[in-house]
This record gives sequence, structure tokens and C-alpha cells, in this order.
Amino acid sequence: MEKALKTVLVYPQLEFAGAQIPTPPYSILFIADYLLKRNIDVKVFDLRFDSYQEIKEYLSDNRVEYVGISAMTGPQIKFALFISHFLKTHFSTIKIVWGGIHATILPEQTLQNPFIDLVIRGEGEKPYFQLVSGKDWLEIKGLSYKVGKKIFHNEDAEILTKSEINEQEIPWELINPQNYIQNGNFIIITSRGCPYRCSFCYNSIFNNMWRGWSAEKCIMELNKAIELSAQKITFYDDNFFANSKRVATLFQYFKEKKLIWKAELRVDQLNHSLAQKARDHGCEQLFFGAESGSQKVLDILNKEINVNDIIKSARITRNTGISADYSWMVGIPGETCTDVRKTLAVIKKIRKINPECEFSVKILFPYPKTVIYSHALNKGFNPPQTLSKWGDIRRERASDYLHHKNLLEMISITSAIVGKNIFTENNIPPLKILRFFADFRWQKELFSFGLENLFFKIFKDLIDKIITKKNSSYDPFTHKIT
Ligand code: B12
Repeated sequence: MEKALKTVLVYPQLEFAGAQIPTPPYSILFIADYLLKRNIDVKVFDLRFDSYQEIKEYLSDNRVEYVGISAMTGPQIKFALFISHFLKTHFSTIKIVWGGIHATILPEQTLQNPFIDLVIRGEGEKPYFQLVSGKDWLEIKGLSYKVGKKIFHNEDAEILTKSEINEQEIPWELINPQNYIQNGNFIIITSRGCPYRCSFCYNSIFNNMWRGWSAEKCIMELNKAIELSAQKITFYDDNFFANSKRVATLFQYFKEKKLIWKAELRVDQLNHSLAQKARDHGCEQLFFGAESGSQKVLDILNKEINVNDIIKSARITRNTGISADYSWMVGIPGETCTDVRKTLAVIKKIRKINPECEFSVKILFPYPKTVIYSHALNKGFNPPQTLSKWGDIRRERASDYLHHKNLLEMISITSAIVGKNIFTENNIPPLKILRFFADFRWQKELFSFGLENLFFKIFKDLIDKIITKKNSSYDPFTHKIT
């Protein structure tokens, strides 16, 4: 049957696009799958691989009313604005629709941007389908729109049910699988949401009902990925282990297929038996959101774990021989220098218990509507006032309201070197020098006089500029594609 209505979905570039493991653009892929199943013709462009020129050609040959663009808080916004601007310049009648967590959190500010016509808040499948099917804007739940300068927000849409989630599949026909399965590595997401209420996480407000694919459904999707050459799977679920029955069935499957995998687990859910089972069923690494070595800060973050849980997890992974990767945060409103030192002490303790484990320290950036955001405002945090300013946020840079900015940035930057085994394994002289200084700083806890910070900023800005230029191939000022 001829598909009548057409639409385009775009996933803009990410910072360091070339250096990152390319996760399939699931945010738009699941929407595309929902549309395809309802007879809408949809074309997906991932700007990490596709060019502006390709979108331009497609839109010149096809009548499309709406183009959907996905963006996360941070550098992706910048790239999303470039493409929105480009499309508005070349196709003035096309309506630009933004979706994703950032636009959901700040629909009003997003719509104040002249290149954006509509925002879909929350899960995009149903509202976007209704929009491209021609439903009256007034009747589309989850839609925000503007008439002249006035902005309107319809009521929230319902989230997808468990059975609707189970109907979804990865629409491989819309993308080039080789882009996303490299050397056998493949990243998949098999669930949505998380029942916990960490005060810094968007899940606590929008998405705290866990809904996952059944084990059978996961197996079907993984089988397809294996056919396409996947061998090592990384699960990017916020809470992969939420359903233990599902996990038990998947463990058997992993063993049968000899799959190697990694996934996220809460430290308080780890025990010896689970760790051993995971190891015996192909688990190579577990990721833990440890966040802080100070109990006071863990409580501010509402993590519902204690410092001992973190330390215990290191002993368990050490005894079972599973590799672990701990993610830590600094720059939390209410955190003092003593708290930061406590975090450093616990990181060192964990490394002593399990020398193989990896870690990284990130600087918290408060997202509007989360509990931590109001704490930060009370401490003098001055949030970006425009959409494009949100695009300037970098996770290794501390906001101005934080005391000891340089200390936090130096901890974060050097953690990326000390905490990752790739730097120990690599013998290139510049890396060895970097490693030497970073190790010294961590041993002595000397994070002042951050020359590396300065070099890093210069180096990163330079790379950023080169990559921005190379990836967008578009000059927003001259409107030329090179
Ligand atoms: C994989 C991932 C990444 C990958 C990249 C993803 C990719 N495709 O290559 C990497 C590792 C690179 C990454 C980086 C970052 N990430 Co990230 N990432 C994720 C993760 C784990 C999964 C994303 C995903 O695919 N989800 C599944 C899809 C189906 O859900 P979704 O994206 O929310 O999409 C739905 C809706 O939002 C909406 N929607 C989304 N886009 C659109 C577009 C349209 C048109 C419509 C209508 C609807 C719509 O509909 C979708 C389907 O229902 C999420 C956590 C999570 N579980 O979602 C974090 C997450 C998205 N990341 C986040 C952040 C902040 C980042 C960073 C900015 C971190 C940082 N501080 O540097 C960087 C950005 C890097 C950059 N350079 O720009 C935050 C976003 C929060 C926010 N305020 O936007 C999340 C939610 C993690 C968290 N809990 O804080 N990330």
C-alpha cells in the first residue's frame, strides 16, 4: 500500500562525535518505528553520519510538513540549532518540531527560539504520530506550540504502556547497521524509566515508572543484532536489573550465545551470588552510579544508598573478578570541600580494594524541575537564559556559583586519565606524561594551579571547532554548505 504521509526525523551531532561509541539514535528510531507501523513514510537522518546536503535533497524531492529534531541538554543543542536554522532558511514552510528531555523540561524557552515551531514533551511516539497525521494541534496531548509570540501548552500525554513498549522494534531498515555495530560492539536500551527518585535525575519527575521489554522481546532484538555481527553488548538502560525474572532468562541466553555484556547496577543491589552469576553468564563489566563518598551528599542526592554499600560492591567485584566502572559527581549544591575530600578518599579506598576498577568524576549540572535545581538556585546558581546558552554547557566545566571551581574541574579532568585503564595500557609518550602528572596529583591530592585545565580547555575548544566545522559542513552565517 502506498504510504501517503511523509516525515523526517533528525538526530544532530554530539560533541566529539567521531570519538564516541555510536549509540543508535534510539530517541527518534522508536518514534520512526511507531510511525512506520501506522503507515507513515519516515526518513531518519543521523548527522553523525549523514550530511546536510542529503537532508536538503530529500526535502527538495518530497513534500514534508514536519521535521522532528532530537536534542539533549548540552552541546547537542548547538548542533540541533544549526540544522533547525538551516532547514528554516531553505524550506520556510516546513514546521520544525523539537523533542527530547531538554525540550520537555524547558518547552517555553525552547519555543522562544525563532527556528522552532513546535515542541513535543515527553515520549514522542503518540503525539508525533498525531501531528503528522493531521490531527488538530489543540487536541494533541503533549504538544506545545506558538501562535505569533504567544506560547500554548496542551495537557501532558500518557506514557506508553508496557505492551506498547513491547510492540516496538529497532527499525534497522532505516539506518546503516554498520555505523552502529563496530568491532562487534553494540549498544542497546531495553527499558524506560527508573523507580528511584534521585534528586538530580530527570527520571524522578518524568519517568519514574519502569517499563521494559520482556526477556523474549529482548532476545528477538538481540538475535537480529547478532545476525548483523554484534558480539559485545552494552545495555544503556537506566535500570537494567529492575526485573529479576527477566534478568534470569537473559542470563541463560547470554550463556548460550556466548555474548559478552556490560550493564548498570545499583551498588545496593549487588551481592556475591548475583556477581558470580553475572560473571558466569558473560558479564564483563558493571557500571555503578556511586556519586559521592560523603553520606551527607548521598542523602542530598536522594540516592538511597550508603557509603558502605559502595565499598562492599568493590569487594564483591574484586572477589568475583568482574570489572567495575564507578561514576562519581562533584559540584553538588551543599557539598563542602571536606565532602569532596571524602569522595576522593573513598575512590582511593575502592581502587585499593579492586585495583582493576575504573572511574570518572563528573561535575553536576542541575536540570530545571529536578529537586537539586532548587537547591542550586538557593546557592546562587544562575541558569542559562536562552536555548543556545544551554548548548554551551560542558560536563567537565563547573558553573560560576560553585566555590573551588578550579579544584572541581581539575578533579574531573584528571579523573578521566587516572580512572581509565586505557591510559595505563597505552604507551604513547604524551599520554604517559599526562598520566604521570595526573597520578601525582591524585596521590598528593594537589589539584591547584590547574595548568592542565587551561591546556585542556584550549585543546578541547580547538577540537570542538574542528569537529563542528567538519560535521555540520555548514556555515550558519553565510548559509553555505561546504
Ligand atoms: C545513550 C545516551 C547517551 C549517548 C548518546 C546517545 C546516542 N544516540 O548516541 C552519549 C554517551 C554520547 C550521551 C552523551 C550525553 N548525554 Co546522554 N544519555 C544516553 C541515554 C543512556 C540513552 C538515550 C536514549 O537513547 N534513550 C532512549 C530513548 C527512546 O528515550 P529518549 O531519548 O528520552 O527519547 C524519547 C523522548 O525523549 C522523546 N524524544 C526524544 N527526541 C525526540 C525528538 C522528537 C522530534 C520528538 C517528537 C520526541 C523526541 O521521544 C523519545 C521516544 O519516546 C540517556 C538515558 C536514558 N535512559 O534515556 C542519557 C541522557 C539522554 N543523556 C543525558 C545527558 C545530559 C548527556 C550529556 C549532555 C552528558 C553531559 N553532561 O555531557 C552528553 C551529551 C553529549 C554531547 N556531546 O552532546 C541526559 C539528558 C538529560 C537532559 N536534560 O537532556 C540523559 C537523560 C541521562 C540522565 N539521566 O541525565 N548520552
